[in-house]
Order: sequence, then structure tokens, then C-alpha cells
Amino acid sequence: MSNSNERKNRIILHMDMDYFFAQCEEREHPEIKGKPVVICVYSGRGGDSGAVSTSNYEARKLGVKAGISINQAKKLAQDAVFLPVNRELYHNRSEEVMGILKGYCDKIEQESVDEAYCDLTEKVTDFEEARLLALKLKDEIRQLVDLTCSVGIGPNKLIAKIASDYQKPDGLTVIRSEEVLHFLAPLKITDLIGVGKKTGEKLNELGVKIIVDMSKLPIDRLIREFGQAKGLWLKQASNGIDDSPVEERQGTEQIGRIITLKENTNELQIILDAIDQLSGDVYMKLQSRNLGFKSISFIAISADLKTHTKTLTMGGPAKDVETIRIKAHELVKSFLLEHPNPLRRVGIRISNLVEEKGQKTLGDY
Ligand code: DGT
Ligand code: CA
Ligand code: CA
Repeated sequence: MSNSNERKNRIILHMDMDYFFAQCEEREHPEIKGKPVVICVYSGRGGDSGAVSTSNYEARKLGVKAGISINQAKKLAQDAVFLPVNRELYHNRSEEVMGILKGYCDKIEQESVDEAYCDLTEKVTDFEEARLLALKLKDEIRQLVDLTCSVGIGPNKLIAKIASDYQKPDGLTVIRSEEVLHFLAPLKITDLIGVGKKTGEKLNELGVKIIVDMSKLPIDRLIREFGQAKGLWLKQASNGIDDSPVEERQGTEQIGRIITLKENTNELQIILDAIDQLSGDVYMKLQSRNLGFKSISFIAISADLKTHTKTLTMGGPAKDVETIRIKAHELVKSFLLEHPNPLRRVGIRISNLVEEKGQKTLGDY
């Protein structure tokens, strides 16, 4: 008989792509591999005004990190390759990676463009099996998308996330339940997700620098300093306790799916057959959320792993599978006329999603 009050022993995986934007660019432009690469967000005020979004590890060695100004980065790394952000590219790569991850567990919680949690509790029997699964996942992402990531596995989201950041790049860190306290003890308090700069400074004033210091503070002291909820959370987090579930997020911006073709091809009929299958999948998701769409894109990844996207936007919203199919076919045909080379992966994405008429939205009440 299982006790319903018993805390379930979970196995949670967190995946974070390595130097994500810069790594995507390295794949797109193989000639820049090995050089420092800096991805820039230009402010639009002209010249080099703007900030660094991310950089590869070669550039980080020179001190070029996210957040510094482009001017400063150019001083630190004169010979680096400077590229503007190409969000469409990163988005497509992200979708491919998340698609692979979804094949490993029923439910993923995508945290940002380059990271996600995945609950493996029902998939594996122990941490060793989870480790083997993570190796397979990393390998598949490398084979199919040609990107590296770092993975952390732990008994909850908090530990899994810290573990994925522990060895980078291309890391894999597994923290079993009984190793949690030992693992956390020497880490900086700001390594706990949720302890920001302000909380960190306040804790420093209390003489707390590393996690083990905080785990030793009496709970009422923490509550006095930070209030009931936060104080309690800090106490639990410093002891590696986190019960938050892995929850699928329903982003409303777009719905997409990409698959790998059995073999690289530019044959229209094979691609259209794949598109029909994808149309059905995308339609199911659209329908389950009671939405309509105005834009549809065809995503093509060629044999050399370059990503192309072709989008069309309609005058008004549609919500039926036939429109998805017909519009996607149009996009494929015109794409193949422009790019007759064999494709490796194909996908469709619908965006510009709108609430279906007749459905009451929260604003109606
Ligand atoms: P990592 O995970 O340490 O190997 O490096 P990244 O670059 O993957 O860093 P991460 O996971 O914090 O962020 C993922 C992507 O998000 C990153 O490639 C670029 C973007 N990003 C991160 N920080 C910033 C920022 O401060 N500004 C802007 N615009 N983008 C950022
Ligand atoms: Ca990352
Ligand atoms: Ca990240």
C-alpha cells in the first residue's frame, strides 16, 4: 500500500543549449568555427550602439559576455566575428531541439528559447537509467541538429537546473537525492534560481555566502528578514527541496512541428505527404486550444543543415485543416522552385493565433 502523503521520488531533467545563439551561427557559417563569435543586438540608433546578446566560449575567454556594449566588445576582441541576432534561425533550431526532447518524455516545460524541463519519473526506474537516456538525447540532438547542450538530472527542478549549469559546454551532471546536500553546500547562494542580486546582497550582509551557510540559518531569522513566503522558500531551497511540478506551458504565439525525412529528398510528392501528416498534428493542437490562425510558414532544413523559412499571411483567420494543408502545399511548391536542393527536415508552423469567435474570452466577463 502506498501512502498518499508520501512525497513521490521524482527524476527531473533540465536541458540548456550551450552558447545558444552563437552556436546556431557557427553551424550556419562553418567558416567562423574556432574564432570568437559575438551576437549583437543593435539598438537601431546607428553605428555600433547596442549590447552583446551572447558570445561563444572563445569570445568569453576574452571577456566578451552577454550584456556588455558592442563598443566594449570590439575593444576586447578586435578580431572576433560580430553578427546581428537572427531570431528566426534560433527559433527554428529551438523548435527542432524541443521536438527531439518531446520524444523522450510526455511532457516538457519549455523555460526559454534554449532550455526546458522534462519529468522522467514515469519513463525510467532510477538515476542511472536517466543518465543513459540523457546521453541518448544529447547524441540525437548532436546528430540531427548538430548542436551541443548541457543536461542536469536531479530529484526536482531546482537541482536539475543547477546541475545543467554545473558542467558546460556539452555537460551531463546527475545529482541523486542522497547527493543533493553535498552538491549544494559549497555553491554560491545566487546559484539558486530565484535568489537574485538583491536577495544575494541582503544575505551577504547576514554573513551568508554559500548555500550551506543559508541552510544553517534558523527559519525564523529568514522569515524575519524576507517575509513568510520567501523566508520559507529560501530555507527549503538551501536544503534542496522543491516540489514545483513540470508543467507544460501553453504559449499562444505559435504552433509548430518539424520532422526528419526518411532520406534527403527534393521530390515534391514525398515532401507533400510529410506536410499532410504535419498539418494534421498542427491542426489537432490548434483545435484543442480553440484558436484560429492567420499566418503559416513552411520550414525547410537542407542537407547542409541550413534553415529556410517561407511564410504567408492571410487577410482573415482560418481554423480548418484543409486551409493548413492547401496553404502549406502552396508554400512548398514555391519554395522548391526557388531552392531545388534536397531537404533533410521539413516543418510547418502557424502563427498570428487568434481566439475563435463565439468563444468567450476573460475580457468578456
Ligand atoms: P550558456 O548557456 O552559458 O552556454 O550560454 P547561452 O548563450 O546559451 O546563455 P543562456 O542560456 O543564458 O541564454 C540563451 C540565449 O538567450 C543566448 O544564446 C542569447 C540569449 N540571451 C541571454 N542573455 C541575454 C541578454 O542579456 N540579452 C539578450 N538580448 N539576449 C540574451
Ligand atoms: Ca544556454
Ligand atoms: Ca538558457
